Amino acid sequence: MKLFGYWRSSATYRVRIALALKGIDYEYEAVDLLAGAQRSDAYLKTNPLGLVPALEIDDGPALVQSLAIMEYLEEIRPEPSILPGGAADRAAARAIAAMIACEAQPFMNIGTQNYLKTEHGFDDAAMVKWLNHAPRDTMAAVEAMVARTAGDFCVGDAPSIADCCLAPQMFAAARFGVEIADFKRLHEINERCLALPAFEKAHPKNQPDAPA
Ligand SMILES: N[C@@H](CCC(=O)N[C@@H](CS)C(=O)NCC(=O)O)C(=O)O
Repeated sequence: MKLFGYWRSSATYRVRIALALKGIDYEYEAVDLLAGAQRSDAYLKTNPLGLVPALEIDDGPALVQSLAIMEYLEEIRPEPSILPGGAADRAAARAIAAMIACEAQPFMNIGTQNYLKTEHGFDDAAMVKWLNHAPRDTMAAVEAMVARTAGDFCVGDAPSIADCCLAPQMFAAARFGVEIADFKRLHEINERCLALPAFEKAHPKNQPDAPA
């Protein structure tokens, strides 16, 4: 397998965590988002959306969308599972993952931010205000969700697809100035995640394309 990604892309980071939790080896090809490599003709053949991550597999076209990729990994390598045992808990884990991937992160994406800067004149202050609107509200909802579902991790006592999304979201929120200090449960869970070797291996700072 080959993962196309970018060191501090939160969506790529999700997939790296899932790969590491499952102990799956892979090649890595960096797509330099700052240089616009995601929009090159070559990369658009891999992911027509021009976003990372994408996962090249042996028996078909590259997989795209981090949530779909993680579900694929779960199907081909069920153990250790990144989905909780019961149907309701699995739905909760998928819901938290979707809240982060579909409701929060798209508002923070580099493409969205660049559009707001160039087309709508957002300066740094306006951008921080924007990021503390929809993305922060969604994270507040995730904080409320985990009050109902968490043990040591977002849902129960084992890391799941929800935690694969939470740790990168906390990383991105801190990077972009989203006010997350109040989210005590999310911080506690994130600390437990970051203490696991799989999360450490997947961390942006440990990627080959991270600056020295
Ligand atoms: N829903 C997608 C989101 C992917 C995404 O937004 N990737 C960002 C990096 S985190 C990206 O490639 N941005 C490049 C751009 O906007 O041009 C997924 O979960 O895979």
